[in-house]
Amino acid sequence: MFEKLKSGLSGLVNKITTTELKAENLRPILAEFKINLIENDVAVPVAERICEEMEKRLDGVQVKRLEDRKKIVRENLREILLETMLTNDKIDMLKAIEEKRRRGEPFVIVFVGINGTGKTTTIAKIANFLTRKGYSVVLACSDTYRAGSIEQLEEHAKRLGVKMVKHKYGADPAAVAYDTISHAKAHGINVVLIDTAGRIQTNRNLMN
Ligand SMILES: Nc1nc2c(ncn2[C@@H]2O[C@H](COP(=O)(O)OP(=O)(O)OP(=O)(O)O)[C@@H](O)[C@H]2O)c(=O)[nH]1
Ligand SMILES: [Mg+2]
Repeated sequence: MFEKLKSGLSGLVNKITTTELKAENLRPILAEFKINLIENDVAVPVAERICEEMEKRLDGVQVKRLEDRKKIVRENLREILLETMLTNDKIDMLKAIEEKRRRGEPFVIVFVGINGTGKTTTIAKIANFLTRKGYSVVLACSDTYRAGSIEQLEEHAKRLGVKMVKHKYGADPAAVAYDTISHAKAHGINVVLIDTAGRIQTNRNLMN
């Protein structure tokens, strides 16, 4: 899925590594890279920001050896990508769960994201993490759409020894979530993890 983007990134590193780090040399390479990003579904403002930031950071940097230059280019690109993807809105999940628990309510997390990016696997990992911390967890299979999704989550639930609430394929995902939250409230379960079908954030209907 990200193969083209990956080859674009390594291509950029290789090209820059063999040029002198001056704005006028960097600009055409970065312009080409920007097109590559946009062709691979990176939003235009994001692609622009990455390229501007690369130019700003690399322009005029003095390096002695070719190998050092490669390292500098790669490190800067890595930092810029991380800065682009991370947000400043961090939440302390355990603290939030604890607050909810004190009020006698379950903490609910809905997992949404593009198909195949690891929602279901992450749910299993988080359920494992939380049960080891002593919290009770229930899973909701609100992915009633993709073939095999119920069996997949069910297998995780079985291995983890936690309950999973499911309906049939094609059922209303919100109804599954509702039933699971009701179950958690009735049984004093601390955390509800809701699995959903993969979707693109631009698909408003599915997101809502
Ligand atoms: N290497 C690696 N693979 C992962 C990771 N998380 C998930 N996968 C794999 O990625 C594939 C998809 O993972 P899922 O958890 O099913 O992804 P999903 O977002 O629930 O997929 P959909 O429900 O189809 O939208 C599986 O083959 C997982 O084993 C991870 O952290 N690292
Ligand atoms: Mg899934």
